[in-house]
Amino acid sequence: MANAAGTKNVQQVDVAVVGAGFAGLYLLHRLRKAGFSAVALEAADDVGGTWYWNRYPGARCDIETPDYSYTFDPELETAWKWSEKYATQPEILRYLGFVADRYDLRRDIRFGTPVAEAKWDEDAKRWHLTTGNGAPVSCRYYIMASGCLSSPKPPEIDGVGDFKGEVYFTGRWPHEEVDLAGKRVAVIGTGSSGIQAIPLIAAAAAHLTVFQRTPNFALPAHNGPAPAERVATLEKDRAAYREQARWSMAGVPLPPATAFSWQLNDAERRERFEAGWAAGDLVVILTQLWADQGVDVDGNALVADLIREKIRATVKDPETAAALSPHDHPFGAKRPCLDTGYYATYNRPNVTLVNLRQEPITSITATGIVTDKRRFDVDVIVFATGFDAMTGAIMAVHPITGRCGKSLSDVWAGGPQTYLGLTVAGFPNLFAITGPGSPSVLSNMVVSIEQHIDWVVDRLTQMRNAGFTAIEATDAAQAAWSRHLADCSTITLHRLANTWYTGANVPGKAQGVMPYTGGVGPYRSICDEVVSRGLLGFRLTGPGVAEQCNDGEIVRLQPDVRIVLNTLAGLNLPPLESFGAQGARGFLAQFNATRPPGRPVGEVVDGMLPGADPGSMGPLPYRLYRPATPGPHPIVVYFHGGGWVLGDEQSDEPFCRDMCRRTGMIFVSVGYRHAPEQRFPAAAEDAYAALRWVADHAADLGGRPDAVCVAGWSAGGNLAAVTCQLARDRGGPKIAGQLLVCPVTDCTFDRPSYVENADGYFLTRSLMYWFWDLYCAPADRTDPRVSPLRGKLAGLPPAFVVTCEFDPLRDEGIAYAEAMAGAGVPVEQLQARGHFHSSFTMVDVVITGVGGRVQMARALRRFAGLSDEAAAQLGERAAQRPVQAAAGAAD
Ligand code: N01
Repeated sequence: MANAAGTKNVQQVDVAVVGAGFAGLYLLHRLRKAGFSAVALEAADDVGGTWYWNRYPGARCDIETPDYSYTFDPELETAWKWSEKYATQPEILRYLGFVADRYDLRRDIRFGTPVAEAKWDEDAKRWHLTTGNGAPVSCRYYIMASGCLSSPKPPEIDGVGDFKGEVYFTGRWPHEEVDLAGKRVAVIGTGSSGIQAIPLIAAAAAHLTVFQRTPNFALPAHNGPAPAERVATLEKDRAAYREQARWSMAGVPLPPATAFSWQLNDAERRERFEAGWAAGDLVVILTQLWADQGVDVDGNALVADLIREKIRATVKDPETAAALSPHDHPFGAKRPCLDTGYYATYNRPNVTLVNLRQEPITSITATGIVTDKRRFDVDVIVFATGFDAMTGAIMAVHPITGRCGKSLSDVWAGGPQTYLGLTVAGFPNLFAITGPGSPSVLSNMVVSIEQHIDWVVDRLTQMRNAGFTAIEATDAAQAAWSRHLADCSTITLHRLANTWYTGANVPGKAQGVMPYTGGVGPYRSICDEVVSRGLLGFRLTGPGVAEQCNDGEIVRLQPDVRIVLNTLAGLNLPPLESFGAQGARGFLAQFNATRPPGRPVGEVVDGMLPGADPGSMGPLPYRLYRPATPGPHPIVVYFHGGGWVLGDEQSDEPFCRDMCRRTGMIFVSVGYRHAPEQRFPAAAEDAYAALRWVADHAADLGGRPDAVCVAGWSAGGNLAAVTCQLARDRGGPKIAGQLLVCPVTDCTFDRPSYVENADGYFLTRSLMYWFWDLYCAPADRTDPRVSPLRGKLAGLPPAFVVTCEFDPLRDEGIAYAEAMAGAGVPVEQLQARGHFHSSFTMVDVVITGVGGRVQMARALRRFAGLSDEAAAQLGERAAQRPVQAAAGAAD
């Protein structure tokens, strides 16, 4: 061992790495190339990591092998040829051995050397590692490349130790051959490991009894030679293929599906599903059927139904088929499996399925397994019971003590806290590769591993060049990352299932979605942004250099808002106002043509109504959205947004459809005259005239005259607010309630939100100036018909006011809500964190807006006297389900 003065028998290195799997090997290679001395400490006696330990029959990867490979060296890519679409465990292990030899990595790996303890020495700014074998290690940086699924979970079953037969764990399968011939075998667990192993165990054993607690979705792998089409695409332009994977959502170069389930009929959906099923590719079936399959319970249920149909078609015994059919989680929320003959295995005469939901295991005895109904004598028990995932291999394996004696186990007792999934505040110079809070297990692991390692090694190099010796995440950056993770988790359905992703599989473990659900590409861009913003959220120190700390939150926007705004920024569009009014209308029409059209409602009817001045302008158009439930329904008169200049009765169609479905109320989106052709107060007077007309004709429209509400977004919110004041002052009609979404309420432009959000959030300050100039002469601006904040506020209908954090109009909306409340009007507010002006109207694009719309719908129902119970009877499943989790996105 390299000895330094006074540190006898201590191995001194720049970097110590735990693990010699995919991550550990690449780390060693990168560190060496960057000129760092490094050692990898590996408990096993060879390389391979997860592929070293998981040798159970049938173990294979389930990302197609052309994608499940290192990409850092084009020569390596061509030097290795995979033999199958999904390589077996032995082949993957050979590949990792090949990589270790090719880059001469073994010389820096200490095999058979688990780390027993890790302690940060604040004075020396180094980590001290005690090992289970050989010299301790002193290192500047300590990097956990220990995998997400490497710490097997003990089976929590009474009497496990009493069994006298053979016991195997899929995650610790013996190296020598296991002979199951003629034996009665039990398998406990039906996750990916169990599902891969069961068909082969069934073929080898005399009898197999599978003990299933929760059925899982499994899809046929259709394994075979490496897929010619994918290999051809890869070989045609390797660099482009890899780059696309790096910026994709899952780390596999497939563009997301764009068609929504409700845009496809049954036959079209079935056709897509059958193609996905035939592809034998998890990423295809998880992402390519329709755009809402992974984010919406209804879109997801359509896939789940089709898979259950396949199970019934394969498994001959209907009771067994029913037991194998998952109903407790959305498809994809729990890790689905790729199988080879899994369901058909239950047609074999030597296979029995025991449904533990009907007869739980009570104990394991010397001779077998006992449920509360029966006993099963067996010769072999295979535990396919999974792992203490994501955190297990970091904190449950050895004590890690950071700055001021802080223990990682204590810090993470309530769930893992990280910055970027890479670092932990209080634990300087400690990194986790694919740690909790990074995309890791929700991605192609190899792509994520390479991204993490490149980022970390580049930072170590950057620090060395600048003379820094310690790096640590700040508390504020870490807390903000946790908030961002929670925001991300509202987009997908992972939060709706009890899984190892959420810690639910380990009794007593803190619960919460652990991996980053925002996608590989967005995550990469965030990591890059941390660097471009001067290592935002990190404190760097070193001898003789000034401390550097750019504290702050890397993502304050909701994750999907960030993507929308980045996409818009990438388009580099000229300001909307530079098009002129006609040009801007044309642009908006084009923009709207590309958006998702909105979900079906009972009926959509176009009609005309007289405006305030039918003589000069003729009637105004309206579009009515009727729920699919029996009427009469309460009515909402809706005013579209567009700065009094743009838009029409169809331009907020997705929002109106969505709200019609969620409220069970008729929405009538009314047209009104626009500036600059018709200036103030034309729009306000038309809005009031439309309200009168709708109220007078409520019964003819199929609505309830006693329950008419108004709603509007942006300038439409302004018109809704103004209409309430006019109706109060001009003798009606009675308005049951007002929903104001990001309303314009005043002509003052110096509130903080106008300054903070002047630029960069689509609705800019200069665009607002332009709208005002076109609509209203300066002398008229304080008129309450355009600045309702300046009007009398007592006696207005109850209000629900929505404002968005990154909107110039935020503060005037809040001011209006507060002023109304001060005047005795019942007011509720939703101040939507991380949202921008268009968040709630970009239905199906800004998924995190759903929680806000659920709250808006509830408010409207309350205004109209509809109970929540009545809402539930409407069957608005989509409105109900995401509430609990999504509400946080909009609080
Ligand atoms: O583990 P799991 P796994 N009594 O946690 C059951 C990756 N992987 O090793 O769902 C009875 O998924 C448990 O039941 P329940 C992949 O990411 C990849 O199979 O908790 N049953 C469940 O059925 C995968 O997701 C590949 O009710 C008990 C099973 O055991 C991850 O590793 C191959 C029990 C555990 O399933 C983990 O998969 C293999 C008890 N006390 C794994 N405790 C590839 O193909 C647990 N169970 C790349």
